[in-house]
Amino acid sequence: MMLSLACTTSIALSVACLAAPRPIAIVPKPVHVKPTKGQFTLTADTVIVATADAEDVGRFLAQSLAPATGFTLDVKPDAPATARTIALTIRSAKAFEVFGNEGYALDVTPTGVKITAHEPAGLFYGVQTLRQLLPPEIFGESKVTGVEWSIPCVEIEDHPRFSWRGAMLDCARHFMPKEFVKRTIDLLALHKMNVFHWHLTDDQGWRIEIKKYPKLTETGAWRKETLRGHATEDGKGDTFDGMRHGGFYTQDDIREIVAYARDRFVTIVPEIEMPGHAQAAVASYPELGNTGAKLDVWTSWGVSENIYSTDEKTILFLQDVLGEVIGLFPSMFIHVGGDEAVKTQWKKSAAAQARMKELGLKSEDELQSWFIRRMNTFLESRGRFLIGWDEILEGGLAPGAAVMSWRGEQGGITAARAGHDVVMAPTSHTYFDYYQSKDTSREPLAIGGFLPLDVVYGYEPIPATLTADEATHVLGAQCQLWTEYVPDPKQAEYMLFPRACALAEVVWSPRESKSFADFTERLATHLRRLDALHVNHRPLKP
Ligand code: TNX
Repeated sequence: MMLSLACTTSIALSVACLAAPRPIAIVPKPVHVKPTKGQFTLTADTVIVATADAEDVGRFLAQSLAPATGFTLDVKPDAPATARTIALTIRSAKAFEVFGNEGYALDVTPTGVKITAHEPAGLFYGVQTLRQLLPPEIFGESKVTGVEWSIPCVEIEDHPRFSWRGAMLDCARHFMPKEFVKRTIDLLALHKMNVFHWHLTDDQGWRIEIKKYPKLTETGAWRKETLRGHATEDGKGDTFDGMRHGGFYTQDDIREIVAYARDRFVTIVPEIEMPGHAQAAVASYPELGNTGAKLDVWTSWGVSENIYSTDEKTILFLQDVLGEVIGLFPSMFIHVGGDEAVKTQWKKSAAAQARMKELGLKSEDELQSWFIRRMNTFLESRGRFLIGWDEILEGGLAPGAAVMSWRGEQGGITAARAGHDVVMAPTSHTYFDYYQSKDTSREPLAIGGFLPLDVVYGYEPIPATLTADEATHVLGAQCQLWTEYVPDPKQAEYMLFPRACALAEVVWSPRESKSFADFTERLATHLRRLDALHVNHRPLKP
């Protein structure tokens, strides 16, 4: 057996080297992985070499290695010839053709590690791969002793399949603390996901401070109680927990979270729901609704009839809200919801009917379409793009708007054919509020459905019926965690993992290289990483 250079230096080490080499188990699977001989060993003397444009990523690497190793690695623009280095290099000339915006090359030899990319995002993903080449204990949150921090020698070339690799978290149905939002962003970045879709408003809670409308959080962020279990058919048997629930993110919190996400190459796409899922806002300002009734923030689940009115005042209110949202979130896309807006109140409202007449519209669907266009015009005048759930297609859609296809793939197919960009988010493969097992008695209460790991893994975001040209409109896919039945971070992690690991591979790895058997083998190692991070993932074999 050939001993690597690193192994000849001490007897203790060579014993470790004679053991079977640690398998390379990267999630999501890289495009090319070529194992070579030997290993690189990380020590307190390892130096991270990063030129100016790579320095931030270098510091991120040093920080992420610090807790488990106890090393505070130097990040330097160059290093003495004798030092063993991890070199991070941005290569501009011609490199875009090789790496794209997010690709990287990673070379590990016994004497050093090199990560090369065209953009810092690519280096960042190279760093995420490097972390996964180390023993899983590297993800420990405090110092781990007795582990040799070895990295198997390998040549890796890698880049993502899709540019939108997302996860949606509903913080409206159940408020999730700021620290958990940041942890989720970290976990997404670890899986090379780059979009955090933040569902901030709904019938049951308004979670974002808006300076111009303080009652949105004084009133709208709090509900007096929450339905226990599932609703009964006629509502008569419903019981409630009698506990006030709520919370919101201040604008300072949001700035902090946005900066945190930016440092991890995650874009936060905020969602402000309209014209439906609006009861918390209407409870705060009854004049925004259709009936003038004084409402509570909703305490049940489902689809509330209390949607926004179509009055000019309401439109201007929402544009004010979006104005503040734009000031906080640099995202190119702003999500305006658009789903499940029941039109009962618009049908009954004299004002809404007059509005339809005045605009020459034939149906309430066209009225919704007009409503969404008003937001589209507003967002585009400020250099942003609108995205919404697939109902925004009904009644016509403004040309620049993008569609999130949740009721199956059809919305996405129609939108792509009409030249709109699309993010796939179908219930069938990406609804992580669904059960992970058929034996629901052994699972925490969920909304219903059945979405096991292999079905998520088997998802193909490009519908077979699209032509190659149409398919270029599919930006990618995302999972959704709606939280009606997810009361806290612990359960959110249980619902997210390991299904998010599978989704990460769907959106990152080449379609041809996918194999569920190979994925589950790598996942066994990967779950040890999540264990080190104390992620409350569902076990592979419960
Ligand atoms: C549908 S998906 C909804 C949500 C619910 C979810 C529960 C979508 C755009 N709307 O309001 O939370 O189902 O699975």
